[in-house]
Amino acid sequence: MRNPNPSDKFTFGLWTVGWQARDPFGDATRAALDPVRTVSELADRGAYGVTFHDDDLIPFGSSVSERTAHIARFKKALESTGMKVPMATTNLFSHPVFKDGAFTSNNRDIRRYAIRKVMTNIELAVELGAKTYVCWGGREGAETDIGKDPVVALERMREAFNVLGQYVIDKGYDIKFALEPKPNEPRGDIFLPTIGHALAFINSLEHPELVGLNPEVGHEQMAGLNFVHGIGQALYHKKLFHIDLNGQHGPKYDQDLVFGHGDLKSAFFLVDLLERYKYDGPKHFDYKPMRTESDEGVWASASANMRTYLILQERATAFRNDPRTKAALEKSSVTELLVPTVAAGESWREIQGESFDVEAAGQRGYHYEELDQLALEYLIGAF
Ligand SMILES: [Mn+2]
Repeated sequence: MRNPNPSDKFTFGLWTVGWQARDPFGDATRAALDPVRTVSELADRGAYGVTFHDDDLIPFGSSVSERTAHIARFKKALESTGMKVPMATTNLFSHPVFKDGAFTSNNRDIRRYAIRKVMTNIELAVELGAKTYVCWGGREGAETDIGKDPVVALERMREAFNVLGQYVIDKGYDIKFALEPKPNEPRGDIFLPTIGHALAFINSLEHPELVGLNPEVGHEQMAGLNFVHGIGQALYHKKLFHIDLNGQHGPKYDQDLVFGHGDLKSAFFLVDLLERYKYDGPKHFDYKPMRTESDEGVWASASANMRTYLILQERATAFRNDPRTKAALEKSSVTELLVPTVAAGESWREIQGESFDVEAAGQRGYHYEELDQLALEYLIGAF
């Protein structure tokens, strides 16, 4: 396996390696990381860039002069390493003001404050060259269905994205929004819980072309959904603006493991899909180094994400190029799915009049067992 390099477009959130491992049951096990150090450590390991929430870079409550100083130090680190900032996002979940949500808080003044907080950070995101603005609505939800009208809440959500869309249009900013679905955690239930819900919502907006998705592996898997299928649908609708790669062991709390350190087989087919459909956006790792790790383990985990992706990429390419795979795909009729059901010039008439041996067709076998085992043997390095 070759080493990661910036052309791979691997990116990390400042909050990922910078997670101090505070959880609901325990205190921090690691010291805070200086964003300047994070930029240089990740650059040394072959990453392309970093991403941030406003509060990761500029602690909440900083004065204007403190804010300027934080930004200046960060910019210097980017310049000296060549690291990019392709994405930024807003923290609309940590401060107690957001405990009932941001864009969907029952309180109007809080909703307006949240939109203002996003606009302030979009200016910085644009200044740093970001082309994608992620919106994860972690507090946009409820613990009780009587606490919030889910129909009205979606209308408030829609207003927020319409206002923000108009803001970037009026300012002439070259940036698009990417919604990040999640079913629950920290709220009992979160609005726009899956890729499908978010796609439908986007179609209701005044400027749907400005809004796409940032799906996260673990978030869909927490809901028991097939992430590869979710990404397939996002690609189909041309809404895969960004992606959060990590690992998850099925429906349980949001584990945020290293990419591939959860459902490895799904990770293999995900990389295969992203590469075949030439996804060329950042491959963003949104994970947490295990709470057990000291500083050394943090950087080992950062490299592990990139190594896993590159190994899976190499394995998937070898799998696809093997003549046995090509023959097995043919035998399983996978290639026949490419043939349109209705040929050019045909209509329902030709389909209606057709004769067909339904019993004989019912006897067919699809040989997926052979095909699946072939893929698995590539994945585990048997070839
Ligand atoms: Mn997560």
